[in-house]
Amino acid sequence: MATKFSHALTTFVIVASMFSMSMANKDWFLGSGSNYSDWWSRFRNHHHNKTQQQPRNIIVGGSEGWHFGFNYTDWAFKNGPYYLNDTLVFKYDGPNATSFPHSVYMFSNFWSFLNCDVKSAKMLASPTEGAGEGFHFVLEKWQPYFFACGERNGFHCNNGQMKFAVMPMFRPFWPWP
Ligand SMILES: [Cu+2]
Repeated sequence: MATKFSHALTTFVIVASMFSMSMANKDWFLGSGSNYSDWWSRFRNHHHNKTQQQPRNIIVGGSEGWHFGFNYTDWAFKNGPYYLNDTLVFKYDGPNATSFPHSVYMFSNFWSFLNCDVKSAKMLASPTEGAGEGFHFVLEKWQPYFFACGERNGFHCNNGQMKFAVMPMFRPFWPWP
């Protein structure tokens, strides 16, 4: 129970901090924030190339792809920030003799995400849609997105760590140095 609780707390803190970063970004975007230097010092070391203006294609899990037993919460945290119109690419093999099938589901709220309640989630991609170029999902709304694998009734989500949240931010509209 204690483990479950600390997991919940950790996940909540990560999601909350991603959300607050976006809030800060929005203030800045609207010109009403005084936190420019904070925001700047937090992110200047992350992505300071000129291609930052362009939406990114982000392969979920990087070279690991989308599979059982990889910590996607950690991956998502380290690979941020995410911006509106970035594309997440989920790559996984279709059902075959040597690997388990996977899929991509989206939860409508934090609590079903936390509990891996895949029954209430919406399927975005079936087990066959991750092959080849992978399944592409564009982060087109300014909202938190909660993703998971929906296989084995939440087992991949719960025990396989195949879940993560992202909160896309508004993209700065002038070139980065
Ligand atoms: Cu899976």
